[in-house]
Amino acid sequence: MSEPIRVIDSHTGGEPTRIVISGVPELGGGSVSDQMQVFNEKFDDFRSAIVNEPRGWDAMIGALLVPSQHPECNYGIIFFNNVGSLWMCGHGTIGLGVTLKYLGQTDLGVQKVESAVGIIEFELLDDHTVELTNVPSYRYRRDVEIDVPGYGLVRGDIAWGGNWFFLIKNHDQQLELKNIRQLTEYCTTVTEVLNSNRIVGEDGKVIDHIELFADTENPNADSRNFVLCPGLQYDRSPCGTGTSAKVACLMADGVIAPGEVWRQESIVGSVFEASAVWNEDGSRCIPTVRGTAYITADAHMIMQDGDDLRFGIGNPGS
Ligand code: PYC
Repeated sequence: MSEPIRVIDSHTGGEPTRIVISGVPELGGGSVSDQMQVFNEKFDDFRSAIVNEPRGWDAMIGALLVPSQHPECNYGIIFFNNVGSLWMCGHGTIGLGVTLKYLGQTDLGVQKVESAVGIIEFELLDDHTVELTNVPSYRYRRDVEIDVPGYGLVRGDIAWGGNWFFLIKNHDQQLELKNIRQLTEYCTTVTEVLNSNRIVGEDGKVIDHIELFADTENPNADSRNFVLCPGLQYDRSPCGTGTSAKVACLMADGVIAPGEVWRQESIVGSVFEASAVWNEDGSRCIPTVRGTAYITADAHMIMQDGDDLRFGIGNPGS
């Protein structure tokens, strides 16, 4: 049996995060992006063991704290989900802030952390509220038209918020929890059309998050969303990187001014407050996303010899 692996679980607006506290694999140093590549190539069984059934479930997002060589960062972070690693994760960063508080690291101030796609900052504002300053975000293409089988012509914006998003305002879907199956099918079909037409982000990366918007009756929110993530699970939170992509589009359209707050509600009713400012040359905006998280478990993962499913169901290493 391997050494037990301590994890702290939290949820940010309903979306779970599992931060690995002990037993983090040795990834050989270098940038977080380099370490993520080693993680992908050599430790996929570890990823699957942490987030997939029987210890986790498909919506679980895992995170590893790793060394950083960046002069301004004390550490780096690698996020992962049920099918692979993630470039960035906003709700997970909010979960990290609350996890560090739970572990007794109370006087943190502003923390700078190296992610696989750049430096992020976060600050714990009270026991459960965290403000994240995300990587520079922007809209790459506006009103991209695609023909989606069974649904017809669909238009969306392609934007970067730490992950690539296809953001759709005009659609015939009802953003209600009871419609999760239909919403998942719709977004999955959109993903397939983007992939088969090789419609990708500016850097050639796959657009692996689809985000739908609708009006909301919640007086504390400006809009409701539904976000489908790469492992075909929907984000229970408003999605930190998705909200960053959204405010980048709103800034580009002049719908919000620098510093003006946009309140994004998720499909389960949780809300992130976001705003943005332009960078020096006005080509990118720097989003700030504020949300709350709560601890749900402090546990040890155990992998016993002889357990054929110790690396998770569906993992080739098991
Ligand atoms: O909050 O950025 C986010 C996120 C990405 C995938 C799930 N949550």
